[in-house]
Amino acid sequence: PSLKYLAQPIRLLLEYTGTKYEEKFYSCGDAPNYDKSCWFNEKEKLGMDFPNLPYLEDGDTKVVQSNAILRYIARKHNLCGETEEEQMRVDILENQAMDFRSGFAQLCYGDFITFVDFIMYELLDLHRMFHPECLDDYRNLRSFLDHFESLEKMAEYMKSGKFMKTPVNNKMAKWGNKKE
Ligand SMILES: N[C@@H](CCC(=O)N[C@@H](CS)C(=O)NCC(=O)O)C(=O)O
Repeated sequence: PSLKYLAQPIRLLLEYTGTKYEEKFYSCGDAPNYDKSCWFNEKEKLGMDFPNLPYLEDGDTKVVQSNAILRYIARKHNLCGETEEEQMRVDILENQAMDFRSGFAQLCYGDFITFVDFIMYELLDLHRMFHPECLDDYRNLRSFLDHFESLEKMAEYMKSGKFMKTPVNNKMAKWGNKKE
């Protein structure tokens, strides 16, 4: 399938400026290898200095870097700001927006777990054992617990004989003091 990502602001600008264009999509294969050969087989043959996706071909002109592509189109339609002040503000926003986008991409593609997740998982799981309905109104917390339990290493450990579900507390505790 095609996806929006970096090319979408370019599509929007092309549409807004009434520019005719043809799209070419490169789709990677499915998990786990996400085969990218359809792009890599062509990448070095496109005759570009820094081949990348997205790219724009306009006659013999080939442009890469999404912001350079946007600027290329915007210049033709006087959409880069007019005064020195406007252009400077446009440049700042262009780069600020890229930082904003990078943060979002990290969020979407990132795979992060820190030691506090281990503390929170254990603590929330104890509350769930104490009062099974306590997370019913908190979908985000339930999905956090599900996600944690589905991590390969955690799932394996929890299935194994090594995993200790109970007792939670010491013998003198009022709750959680028994091996079940
Ligand atoms: N700074 C570049 C980033 C381009 C980029 O990272 N493209 C990704 C797709 S979103 C890619 O797969 N490029 C192909 C490659 O690196 O060969 C831009 O804004 O266009």
